[in-house]
Amino acid sequence: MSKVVKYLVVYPLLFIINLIDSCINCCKRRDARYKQLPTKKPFSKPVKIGTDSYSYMSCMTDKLERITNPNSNIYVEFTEAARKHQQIKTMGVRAVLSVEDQVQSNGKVFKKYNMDKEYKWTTYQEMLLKVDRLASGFLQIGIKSNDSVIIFSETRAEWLMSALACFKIKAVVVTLYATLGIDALTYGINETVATTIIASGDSVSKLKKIIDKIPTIKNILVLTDAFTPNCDSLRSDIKSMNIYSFNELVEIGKTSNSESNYERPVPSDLAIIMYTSGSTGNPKGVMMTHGNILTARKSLIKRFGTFDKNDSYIAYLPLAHIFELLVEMSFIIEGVSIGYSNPLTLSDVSTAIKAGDTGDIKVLKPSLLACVPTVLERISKGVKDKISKESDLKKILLETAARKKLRKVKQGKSSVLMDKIVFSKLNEALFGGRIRLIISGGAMLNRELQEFCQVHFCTTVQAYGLTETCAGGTTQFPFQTEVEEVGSVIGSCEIRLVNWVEGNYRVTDKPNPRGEIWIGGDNVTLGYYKMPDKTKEDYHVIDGIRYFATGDIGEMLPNGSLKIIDRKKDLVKLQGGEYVSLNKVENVIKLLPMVSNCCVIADPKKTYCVCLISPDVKKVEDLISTAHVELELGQKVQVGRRRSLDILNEFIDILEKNKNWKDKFNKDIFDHCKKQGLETFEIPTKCRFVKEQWLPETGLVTDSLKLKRKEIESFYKKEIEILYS
Ligand SMILES: *[C@@H]1O[C@H](CO)[C@@H](O)[C@H](O)[C@H]1NC(C)=O
Ligand SMILES: *[C@@H]1O[C@H](CO)[C@@H](O)[C@H](O)[C@H]1NC(C)=O
Ligand SMILES: *[C@@H]1O[C@H](CO)[C@@H](O)[C@H](O)[C@H]1NC(C)=O
Ligand SMILES: *[C@@H]1O[C@H](CO)[C@@H](O)[C@H](O)[C@H]1NC(C)=O
Ligand SMILES: CC(=O)N[C@H]1CO[C@H](CO)[C@@H](O)[C@@H]1O
Repeated sequence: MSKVVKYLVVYPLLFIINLIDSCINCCKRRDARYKQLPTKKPFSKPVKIGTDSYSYMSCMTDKLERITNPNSNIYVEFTEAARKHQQIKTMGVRAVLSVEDQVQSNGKVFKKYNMDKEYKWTTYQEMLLKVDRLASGFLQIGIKSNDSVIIFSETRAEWLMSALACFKIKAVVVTLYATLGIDALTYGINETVATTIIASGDSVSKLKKIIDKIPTIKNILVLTDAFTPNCDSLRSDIKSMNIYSFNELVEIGKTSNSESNYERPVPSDLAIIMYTSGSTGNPKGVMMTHGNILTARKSLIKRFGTFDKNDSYIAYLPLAHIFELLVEMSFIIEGVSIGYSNPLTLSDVSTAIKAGDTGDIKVLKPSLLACVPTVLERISKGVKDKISKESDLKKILLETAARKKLRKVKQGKSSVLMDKIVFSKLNEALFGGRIRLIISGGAMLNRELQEFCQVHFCTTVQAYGLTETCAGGTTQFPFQTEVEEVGSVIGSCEIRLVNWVEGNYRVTDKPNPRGEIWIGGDNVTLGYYKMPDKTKEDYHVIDGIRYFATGDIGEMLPNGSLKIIDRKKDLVKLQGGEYVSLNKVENVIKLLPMVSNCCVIADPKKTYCVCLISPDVKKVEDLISTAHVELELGQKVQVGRRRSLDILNEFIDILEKNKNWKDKFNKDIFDHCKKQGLETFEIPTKCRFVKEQWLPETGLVTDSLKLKRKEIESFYKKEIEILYS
């Protein structure tokens, strides 16, 4: 029956839809939004060709884009936008009306929110007024130009308003994201000698624990919420500091105006110190100027075509990351309205949303979405699960339609009718039905995921940039559908590929130039706060252009798209955005007696790492001869008088085949690493013994027994694939 339907109904139907789409494409002109985008490849052009480096720039410009107005700053650009858009809605918030506890069947208690039915909006004019009052409030409580103000809060509307108020009076915003931990917060406050901290109700509880260690702090500005509706209890808990709620400070700012007591920032003035995790120990504060942010945002926004007042953006990624900060700054200046959300209430199935209630995204119905790959992974997994539960017929329909659409996507063509008939319901169920552009950043997006999003959701592009370059780097254009590449150079940047001889990457490589990626331009930040040596190591000025050496290895494709192919430093960023320092993890695993050497492999397209272990033959032999092992492995390994290596090889084979043993092996390593203080994401999920001893003559290690990672990875390609399967 289903076969008959398949051949007589589904296939012919999709065939016809596809055919109609092809006809539509024939007479369709380019999307008007993309009118200003280039059409001819290559999208990056070579500008300087040397023997040890090649430089590339955007094909959209002849010289690096810069901020030319010497009096420009972020606040001034915002006021210009506010004047232009006046009554247009800018920031939307969906209020939490009340909170209730819901006991799950397993005894766990989840907090569930009763949410407002809709978003409440602030217009540009109202927002500007609030920012101005806040700035005046800041001045009145004693904040001066050059002072540091810490923002320690999840993403919300008050975050951006507070930052803009700081920018107005040339106070420096210091950002620290919550996952950096409480020690990092103490460190950041101490290092920047901050006097004021802006924290959400939730983060204030963390602050209480370190109150004795942060003597420089005089003021706490509390962003109240449903859990902390006012500051009364805080005031009685913390007597040594002045505590204000956001609204109280706006109120203070209303009463009097101290307009003249502050300096106006210029492009070269420091705007933000953004802390990111360091490879070891303390976090590093990246210093960004007003000019950095303005140049980067201007070049970046141009890459995605034009926006209109129907566009809206849903904000939920942490603003303490450059990616979200820059995207929001760009949209707010562009007149795109921003609806605030957070991971707890984003979708219908988010933890704080009650069964049957609607998540933020479907209330807002955004047209623009910024994502990190893990979020996309989660969404697409949900969709795949749903599809797998559908009837056979529907499954066949969806899968065949997806195949046909992917072919069109690859040709850069649209599938208007197919979308309408097959995919629009999905779009509606997930995003409210208006989504048109997903920008993915923060980590590399793998092929399957990007293709899945392009087919089932909408245009999905990758962007590549770092905190140190103020998110500047490369992006794909919305009409580009290639996968596994990060697009072409943005207008304010120059990308320089530099030979890395030890890694065997050279700009003279065939077929394409390869090398370490250096990003240069006005958007390259000033360096690391109070770390002149580290700054000197990673930042370089050549011919008046400032570069940041990223440590990423890139290959420039003939059509001007950059592809990231390797990583120079031993620091790898996993799909979830966490950094794993390979060396650090290896040093911990090497403490185990059975380990003679080991190599942690962290594929940036995956969420976890794995590890290859070259065993200590003697110790393994001892292990095998213990009674405990013999019971399990029984007669299989006869220690007797055989050569150690043979025993070892047989042992490894048996270990590989025995799931219980393998699990125990992995668990022992996990427990050991945990005890040594590694974070869960740093610990290899799967480990495996290899049969070889890693000696210099094998070519797998250097003469000083340092790992040659590339060689190891290619030698054990098969084993690594198995570990990651
Ligand atoms: C802020 O710093 C600049 C440059 O270091 C200095 O010229 C200025 O006087 C400082 N302003 C205040 C209010 O300390
Ligand atoms: C703060 O920094 C100073 C040096 O600048 C250091 O001596 C002190 O121990 C630090 N305090 C804390 C609590 O980290
Ligand atoms: C905005 O959307 C409305 C209704 O969908 C449409 O009529 C209007 O043309 C759109 N405006 C712009 C500027 O695209
Ligand atoms: C660039 O070229 C590579 C190989 O030459 C190709 O796979 C890719 O699709 C091209 N990308 C663009 C943007 O044309
Ligand atoms: C806007 C901005 O910060 N521009 C800086 C870019 O870098 C050059 C030197 O590398 C500085 O002189 C500019 O001030």
